[in-house]
Amino acid sequence: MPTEMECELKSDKVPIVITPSDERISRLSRLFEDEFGHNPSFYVRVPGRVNIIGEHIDYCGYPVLPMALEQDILVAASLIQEPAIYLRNANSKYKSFNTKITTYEDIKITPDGDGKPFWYNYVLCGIKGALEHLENNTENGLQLYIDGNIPPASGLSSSSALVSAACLSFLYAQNVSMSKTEIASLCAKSERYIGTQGGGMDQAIAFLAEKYCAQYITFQPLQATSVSLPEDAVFVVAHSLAEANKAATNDFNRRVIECRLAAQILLTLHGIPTDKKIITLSEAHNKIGKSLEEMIQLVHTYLPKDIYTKDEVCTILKIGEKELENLYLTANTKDINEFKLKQRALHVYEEALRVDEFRNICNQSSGNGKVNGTNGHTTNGVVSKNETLAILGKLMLKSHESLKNLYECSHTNLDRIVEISQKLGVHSRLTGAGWGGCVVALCPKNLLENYIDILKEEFYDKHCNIDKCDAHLYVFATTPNHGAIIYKN
Ligand code: ADP
Ligand code: NG1
Repeated sequence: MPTEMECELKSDKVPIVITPSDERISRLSRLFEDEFGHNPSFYVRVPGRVNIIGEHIDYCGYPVLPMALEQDILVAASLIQEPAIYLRNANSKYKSFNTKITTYEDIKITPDGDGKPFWYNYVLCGIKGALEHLENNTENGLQLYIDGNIPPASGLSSSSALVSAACLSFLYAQNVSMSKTEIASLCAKSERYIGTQGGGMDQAIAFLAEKYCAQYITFQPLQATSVSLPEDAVFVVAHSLAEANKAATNDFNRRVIECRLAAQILLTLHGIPTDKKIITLSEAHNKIGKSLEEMIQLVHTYLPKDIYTKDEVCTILKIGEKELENLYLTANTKDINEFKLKQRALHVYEEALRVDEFRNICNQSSGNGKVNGTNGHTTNGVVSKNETLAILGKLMLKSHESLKNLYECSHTNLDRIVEISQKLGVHSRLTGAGWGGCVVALCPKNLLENYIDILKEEFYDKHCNIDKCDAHLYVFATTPNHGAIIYKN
């Protein structure tokens, strides 16, 4: 007989289970009680994620392959009969914050002095999205105490876990029931209030993750299919020690709008009328009706130049500068005058191919699906275990090279970890948005101990002056975890 927990985890709703006895939850409960004078009425736990392959393509409409981590945002919460949010954090670097909430329109998300969002703005994004969903139909508020252990600004989705935990807490407290896909889509929309135009991968895996498997996530409609990962390998996450807050610069949105412009130009030059609405590279691909390989050729044909000026883009699209800005650019990209369209579109189409190949190989090696025997890596449709890891590793490495050279979102520390890994026979790539953050490495099980040991020595000790004994905080093996959960009393 499956346990209550197992049944709940399989349901299409966010699982609600009895609060387990757990030291971290007890500590958070005590903090909550000391602050608010009563016990929390429920807890919400939302995991971080590591994306195995498929980087910077979710917002172009292409599938990605992430898995949830053990690290999470844990929230203790109670509904209050007052339209206000009382927000506390177990980490004293995140200062307390209280605010009235009247309507979602009144919740303003503003950056701090450095142009970085205040931490509580991520919570407000979640509350704003939930209030919008409720059409402002509530007089209630929340007391929230947060305890997070996902390394922040590191490409492991700490921000999405925080936004999602806040949104889920608010809705659960008001007895709103939604499916996992509905709430994931709502949280993706909510997080865009921070200013970055993410594609929804992080919120999708936060809710749809399953233990022991990665998920192949497709968008429109949002769907997740389990992918079994090779049993003889482990995914290792290694922090580059460079943090990059995505909402503090326009690097992320710049890539988003370069992809939008590339899609618009591909369609226009292919003679397909556009109604000037934003289209993604995958929508352009669908409308043109060619294969991904043919789309790569079309990019070379229609977007041959390394740099396109704003004027050139306007001329090709037959629109004025103001119209271009209003139609396709975001508030923080309006002043950009030069765009790299060929490079970004090539990365996206090639990465989309790599995701499909990666998934096919995983499915084949677990005996779980059809083989795409056209990739030249298979013999009679059968791939040996060693070959499997070699092919998957190469795909990860190619992904990293493309992110470094075509997408220009790597960092010297990330490149160094990838190089050290490669010398040890371990293939890796940057994961998440990049410009810092983490590397994910596909490490054969028999190399694991040695690999982590050498990274501690070569990267953390020699390169970053971190004592080998403390380096376990930055490099760790992962296993896929389940998605968001609610603990009731
Ligand atoms: P990530 O790749 O981790 O999602 P982002 O740059 O998008 O990185 O968001 C990181 C921001 O999220 C942090 O600067 C902080 O404001 C917020 N954040 C992350 N973890 C926590 C936490 N435990 N408590 C409060 N805020 C957090
Ligand atoms: P991280 O690294 O967690 O900020 C961001 C986007 C994802 C995706 C990746 C790149 C958000 C919330 N997340 O993730 O949607 O585009 O970059 O693959 O914007």
